[in-house]
Amino acid sequence: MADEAFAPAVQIEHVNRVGWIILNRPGQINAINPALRREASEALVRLDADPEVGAIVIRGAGERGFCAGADIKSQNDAASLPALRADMTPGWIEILDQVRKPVIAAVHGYCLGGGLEIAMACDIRMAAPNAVFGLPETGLGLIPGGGGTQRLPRIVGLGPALDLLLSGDRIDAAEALRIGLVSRLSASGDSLIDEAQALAERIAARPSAASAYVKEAARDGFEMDLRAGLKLEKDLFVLLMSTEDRREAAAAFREKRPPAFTGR
Ligand code: CO8
Repeated sequence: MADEAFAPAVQIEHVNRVGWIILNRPGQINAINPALRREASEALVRLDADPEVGAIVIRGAGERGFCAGADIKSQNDAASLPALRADMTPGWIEILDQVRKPVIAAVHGYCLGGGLEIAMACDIRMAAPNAVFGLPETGLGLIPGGGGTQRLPRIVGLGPALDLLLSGDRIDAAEALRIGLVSRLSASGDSLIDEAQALAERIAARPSAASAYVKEAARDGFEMDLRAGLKLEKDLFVLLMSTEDRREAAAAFREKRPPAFTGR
């Protein structure tokens, strides 16, 4: 294994219009330290701005898992409260929230604490059969600090969310699928990357403005009352009517040929 001390905490790969963000501290099950936070933020901003990237996938390096949460060993007990608050600001989860492109979490093995919070901030969660999910924070005398108390109830409903938050119990991939925490399981651990790549490629091949707007309508609309959400949807729908890709899709349908989208 390469010397982790000198390896980047996050790796970026490009495969056919898909940008991969690989959390790369496998010896610590990709636990989140300041370097990983900083590099992941930079990677997200870079891939979101890259016109050659149509979708983003986040995964963990190594065999043990996606991410075992905040790096417990590097936590600084002596930090002042303002420093602690600044450090706690989960900047890259906020950045993840602002990304316009579709983001998929491809989860294998442990996905705990801050790791699950990262996955929950993604648009789609795909899990390998060996994935294990949990929010152990209360057992550490804490509560989730990267959106877990807010996103989990929104994704699975308040009852199952409070169960996971209060018990700290871990659930497996089949249970995560059952409660809606993930929406897809890969056929095997070995096929997770290929299946996530195939899904991301299919999404990346679609008109980029439509993907960005449908994400905005669903995510932002979810925080609004129905009337405001419907208004947002209508506004974005009208905007899309003027895009070249919308015209190209209709022309390709009429001419019985595959569309050639340009992102305009
Ligand atoms: N931090 C630092 N190192 C870790 C972490 C972690 N969270 N998890 C695992 N490691 C390290 C272990 O110390 C060990 O290193 P070493 O070999 O040097 O001793 C290595 O990874 C392998 O781990 P284990 O030997 O413990 O492997 P096991 O198979 O016995 O257990 C577990 C695996 C169950 C995942 C276990 O390691 C564990 O319980 N880890 C801690 C999980 C946890 O409590 N996570 C929540 C942290 S709190 C949190 O995430 C709050 C988020 C706040 C906001 C974040 C915004 C992004």
